Amino acid sequence: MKEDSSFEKNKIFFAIIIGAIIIGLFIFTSIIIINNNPDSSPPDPLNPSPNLEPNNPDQPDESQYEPISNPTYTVTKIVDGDTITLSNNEKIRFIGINTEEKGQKCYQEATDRLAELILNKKVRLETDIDKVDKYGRSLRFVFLENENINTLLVKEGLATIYTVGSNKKYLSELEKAQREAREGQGCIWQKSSSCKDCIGIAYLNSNAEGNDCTNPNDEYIKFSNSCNVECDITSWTIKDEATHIYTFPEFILQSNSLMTLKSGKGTDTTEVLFWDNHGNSAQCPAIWNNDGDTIYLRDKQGSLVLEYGY
Ligand SMILES: [Ca+2]
Ligand SMILES: [Ca+2]
Ligand SMILES: [Ca+2]
Repeated sequence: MKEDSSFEKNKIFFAIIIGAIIIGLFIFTSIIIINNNPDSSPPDPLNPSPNLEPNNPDQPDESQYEPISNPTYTVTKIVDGDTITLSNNEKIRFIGINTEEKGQKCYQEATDRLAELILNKKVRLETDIDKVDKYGRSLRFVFLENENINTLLVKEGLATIYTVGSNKKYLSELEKAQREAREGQGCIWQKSSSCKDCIGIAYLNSNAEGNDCTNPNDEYIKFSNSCNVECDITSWTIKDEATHIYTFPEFILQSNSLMTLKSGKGTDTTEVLFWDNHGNSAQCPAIWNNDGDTIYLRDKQGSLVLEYGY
């Protein structure tokens, strides 16, 4: 009897334990279900739940916009003719174009015109393949409503085409704009009156033997003066598509003669001048891109003597 009574007690004890486990599991499962129900949880601002409402035809469908490449921002600062700052502090370098550097003709004109066009206005941005330049600036096409401002600056003769890497999205549009600007002699394309018809490029070696960075004196341009008068080219400048600029020292290019400008270091003579690009810095001194570039030669007023693309 005693054994039976003890057995009964154990049975009741086990039944209570199992019951408690079942009730505990039920409560635990209920909590999990409640927490996973989106309707019963408060909205998470960092991880909003998807909008399950049917599409409202009156509201724009945001999926048609590219959130990274196509936002609208206010222009808060004009840095120069091809660089601006936006209201989100992002620095934008216009893609596909280059404006003149400080001190060069048309630098101020481009900067002022850009301010007139877009300062304190909302602009739309478009990317190309390469989205950031080596200085960390965002590379963008800038649109004011439907006007491509990059193209407009080229069209008005305030910028030249400058393609870097794979960014060639609006290249044919830019080329058309540049042809128009050149014909209309917009700012950058105003022609020099001094020796313009005398100076030419007799020879260009853009690809030096071996590595151009270590052999820059084999990268050179031979200029010719085909007139019977001498040309004073003192303070004239030569520039590539990028921002490499060389200012000629006091120099007379004699009538019917040649002069060579080498990219490396050396001592100037009456026939050979040395660009000495980047001086003693570790940067590559080569100027003339092996895969194509443009030579702009300007007189000391900044007017164009010759332009040679290859
Ligand atoms: Ca080479
Ligand atoms: Ca080269
Ligand atoms: Ca170059």
